[in-house]
Amino acid sequence: MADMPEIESPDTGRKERVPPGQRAGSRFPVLHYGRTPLISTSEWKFRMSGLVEQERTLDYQEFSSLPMIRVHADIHCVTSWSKLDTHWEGVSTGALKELVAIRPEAGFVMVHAEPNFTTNLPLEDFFAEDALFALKYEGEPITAEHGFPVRLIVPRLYFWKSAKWVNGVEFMASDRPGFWESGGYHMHGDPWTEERYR
Ligand SMILES: Nc1nc2c(c(=O)[nH]1)N[C@H]1C(S)=C(S)[C@@H](COP(=O)(O)O)O[C@H]1N2
Ligand SMILES: [Mo]
Repeated sequence: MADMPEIESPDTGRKERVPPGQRAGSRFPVLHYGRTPLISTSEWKFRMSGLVEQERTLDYQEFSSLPMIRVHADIHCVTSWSKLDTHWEGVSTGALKELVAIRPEAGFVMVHAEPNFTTNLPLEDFFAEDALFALKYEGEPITAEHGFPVRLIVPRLYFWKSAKWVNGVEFMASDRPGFWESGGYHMHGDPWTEERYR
């Protein structure tokens, strides 16, 4: 698609691309808790809930018909590997604002994913211009182990916030820890200030 907007993640413009305590490499490890869920697009659903005027659920057909963007970004896993120059295609997180009316008191989002995974983010980071629900990685559908059919990508935070097998977002007034955050990972997770654990 020639008219797909190309978004440059702001951090790719830094002179020093690798955050403190990280090592950049070409590896793309698979890291998650539990089994790798095998999700068929005919069963996949995406639910928007919490502080919205009206809850809404989209199926894969509807979700994949939304306008797509392409993002060039670096990713940083808290276990210290980074991977520069990754490319993702999918639905901008900002596109959700056209689908549901988010109440003004919402300041955070809980991202829900398989299998029983959650992660919390401030809306400011969630709605960053380079954040998206990715359907493709390097031009190909995301593989099962990397989050098929849809995963969140939030380049400006450590990679655990980028939930694989995402199936919903819940808008919240105040912050609440998700899965790894309950186990001691940082509530925010900025790699540049090493918000790793708490
Ligand atoms: N659903 C789900 N998403 C998840 C996780 C998880 O356990 N479950 N782990 C996170 C962590 S800790 C990391 S580092 C990245 C790893 O993504 P990758 O396997 O594509 O490298 O996924 C994140 N997303
Ligand atoms: Mo991680």
